[in-house]
Amino acid sequence: MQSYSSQGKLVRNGEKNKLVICIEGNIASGKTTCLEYFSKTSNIEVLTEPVSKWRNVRGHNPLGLMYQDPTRWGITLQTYIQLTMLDQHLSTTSAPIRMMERSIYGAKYIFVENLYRSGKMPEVDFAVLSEWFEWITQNIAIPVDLIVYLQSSPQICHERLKERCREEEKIIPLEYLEAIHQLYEDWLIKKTSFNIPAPVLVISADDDLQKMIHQFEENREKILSGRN
Ligand code: DCP
Repeated sequence: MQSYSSQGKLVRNGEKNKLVICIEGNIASGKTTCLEYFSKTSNIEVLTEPVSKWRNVRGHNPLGLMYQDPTRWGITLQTYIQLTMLDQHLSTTSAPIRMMERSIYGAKYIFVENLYRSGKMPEVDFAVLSEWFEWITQNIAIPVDLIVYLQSSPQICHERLKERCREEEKIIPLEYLEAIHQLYEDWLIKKTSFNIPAPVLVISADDDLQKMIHQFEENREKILSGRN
């Protein structure tokens, strides 16, 4: 069932009392490892990022196209990402806790912003995407209770990217990861850029897999209670 909140935003009633945790961080910062770790916990629904959709929408690959020609295809990919993120935020769950990879906020404040600031997204494309984003966030309640920021160095992410060899990402230079890192730091650490929709828990994410899992174990109670 749907209704309107006191701010006049559309809300899904059944979702009101659920805890929503978003995992944010650079490309290859270990978000998937984090989600896999928590997916083994009962009472949590884990929603992984729909990268497979971004690589195949009705036979097209907007992720690959964006890396080949960001000026032409950036808006195509980011419009679709905004839709798929909104779909995830609004999907109903039976579990009391929902954990998501990234959020509609990170998509706009980090990736769209980066395309625009680096001169790769035309101003008109940025304006249209921004209008869409503002309409969505002003009219639809998108509650987030905790942001877990996997803070990693761009160099380490670059090494991991090279190892995992995702076809579309082979051309990503270190500078791209540095720019994404800087935007994340300004947003979630320095708090100098955009509105932060929830408290932030920072986890250092440069370590190897075993140590990362240990960190998730150590922060488990905090994360599951939605505290930073
Ligand atoms: N991407 C993008 N714009 C967004 C979100 C993601 O261009 N708004 C791109 C960056 C990557 C791909 O989509 O090339 C997948 O992104 P993620 O970093 O979110 O997913 P990973 O699988 O790399 O995360 P991790 O390795 O941390 O699990």
